[in-house]
Amino acid sequence: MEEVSSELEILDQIHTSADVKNVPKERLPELCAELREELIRKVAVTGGHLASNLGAVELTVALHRVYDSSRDRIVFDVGHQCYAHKMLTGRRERFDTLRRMDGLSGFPKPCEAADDACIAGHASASISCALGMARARTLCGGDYDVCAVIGDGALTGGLAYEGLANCGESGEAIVVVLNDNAMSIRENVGGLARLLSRLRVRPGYLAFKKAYHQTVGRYEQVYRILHAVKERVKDLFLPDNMFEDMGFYYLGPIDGHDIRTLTRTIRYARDMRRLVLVHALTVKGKGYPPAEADPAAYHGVGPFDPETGVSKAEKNDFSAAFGSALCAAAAKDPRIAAVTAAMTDGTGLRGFAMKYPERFFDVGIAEEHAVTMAAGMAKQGLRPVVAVYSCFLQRAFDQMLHDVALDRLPVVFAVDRSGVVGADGETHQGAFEVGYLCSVPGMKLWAPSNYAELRGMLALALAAEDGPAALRYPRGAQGHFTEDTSATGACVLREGGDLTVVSYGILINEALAACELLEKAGVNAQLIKLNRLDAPDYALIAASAERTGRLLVAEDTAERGCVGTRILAELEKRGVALQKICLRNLGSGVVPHGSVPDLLRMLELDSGHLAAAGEELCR
Ligand SMILES: Cc1ncc(C[n+]2csc(CCOP(=O)(O)OP(=O)(O)O)c2C)c(N)n1
Repeated sequence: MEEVSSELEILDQIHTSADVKNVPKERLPELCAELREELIRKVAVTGGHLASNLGAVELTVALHRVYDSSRDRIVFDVGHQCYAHKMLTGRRERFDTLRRMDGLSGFPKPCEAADDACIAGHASASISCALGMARARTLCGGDYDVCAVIGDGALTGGLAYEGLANCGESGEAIVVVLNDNAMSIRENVGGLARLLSRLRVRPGYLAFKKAYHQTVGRYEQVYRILHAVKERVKDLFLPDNMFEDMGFYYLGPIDGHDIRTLTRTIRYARDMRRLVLVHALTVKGKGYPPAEADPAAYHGVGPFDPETGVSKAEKNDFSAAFGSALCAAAAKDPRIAAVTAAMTDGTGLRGFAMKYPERFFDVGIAEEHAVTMAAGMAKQGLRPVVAVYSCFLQRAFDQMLHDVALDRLPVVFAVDRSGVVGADGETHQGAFEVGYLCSVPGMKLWAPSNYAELRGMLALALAAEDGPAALRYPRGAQGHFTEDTSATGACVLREGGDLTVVSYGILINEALAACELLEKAGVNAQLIKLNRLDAPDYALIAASAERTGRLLVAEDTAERGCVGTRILAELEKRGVALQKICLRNLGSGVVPHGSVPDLLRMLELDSGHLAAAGEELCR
């Protein structure tokens, strides 16, 4: 591990939240500059969420000036902006391991440090979680403060409003800091974005409000009368403030890069001992010109050259293949529309959005809404394609069931980031979609192994007008297997009589390599590739398994809900007697962060381990 450089004079002295409080006030801007320098240097090597972290530096320092994260609860929404927090709480030395296997997680993780209030990774949950913590404080007689930190992007998610509404009537003292940079991953969308932009134009109001509260608030009778007058005047001259309507005391907007104002305001909010929302305006990517100029490109980055900002990663992946396949389909069918929940770039839809703006819908971080809206579109004759990451579609399971499947509506789900996603880790692994999609009545599920198959299977999914259909494909690029077998539900890729191997999707590359290794070891495996997962070709598998008596199923999905257990049940039903069985999958635990090859090795899903399993079955 690299030694911590010691030229960052102030940062070198900080190991705990308490240390941040010992930095002389006038040196805080220097501390922020050092944090930025360190963030850029480290993330340039490891990759990660750069722009969001650069924008939250002063905010994070201010939070640590006010709160003690070892006991107070600072709940970061999504959690992708927690890098400075980690650097300030004893984990700076480990930053070279960020997002690597056994290294630091890119998201808050209580098992790394008590300073991380809870696991995070999916948006819009912080307010609910903070309220739960505040309720626990009340019921258990705890003595700590609770603060949620949420971005304007995360505030487009419905869960955030459920939290806000319930907070309003809770009577709990919670500070919600709204980190408003007018950006989700890209420009924020929707009515909330408009509301926030109206609130941004009232900067003088905060100073007036604080002074007013401090002076007039002392004389209760006068306060009550003046308060009523003030509210009337405010209603006349200031834009509506949803937060106040929901029971929050609203403080802001303030400059989210002015460390002194931030610290003072958050401290003031904490000391009010009630529900307070602090509205801080920040700049995404602050302090690094390439990220400030193009914050969306630096939201999540691979390794890059810190001098020029130029990315070292190439963009040739399943998402891009999906984007161009959908554009091609849309050129032929005017009913096709694309829906995304704040993931235009991630799902490869930028080209579609530019080419067909009237048929492109970014709904914000609102997966449930995206799916139900798509149901409405399908009902009225459109062919909506919802492009979404596997882990985020988890949120919309009921919408798939209730709003789409019950009425057999032809909504297509393009499920990106299925299987092992790598560095983003446990919150982002696509471990469950095979199980949850196959349990939706009438859902057809295809698993393309390469770009050509993705194109072919997308066409099949769009042609399936009698109900929902989905494609699950991984993060990243295709492998060696580029043959297009999409016209079949399943096919045999290798003949052999010793062992039956079944696999699908990107993992077919490992399975093929494993079969080659097995051949060298004198074992001839028949490799069956599944293309349809909702209705696997059981007859093909049964015929093979009957001959070989040995079955190895390799899948990049969680054990519960995997295809392998369904195959075993079906073979049992058909009376196929197996001598030996091995089901390899993501198991029933949590898949941590790490590179995809490292994780596949750990899970024994790489070619070497699969070949060893095959040999073992044939012993
Ligand atoms: C449920 C869910 N959907 C999508 C995402 C992907 N995602 C991660 S961060 C982000 C944007 C968050 O914007 P904001 O809260 O404003 O934070 P910023 O990065 O702008 O600081 C999105 C869409 C997610 N984490 N969770």
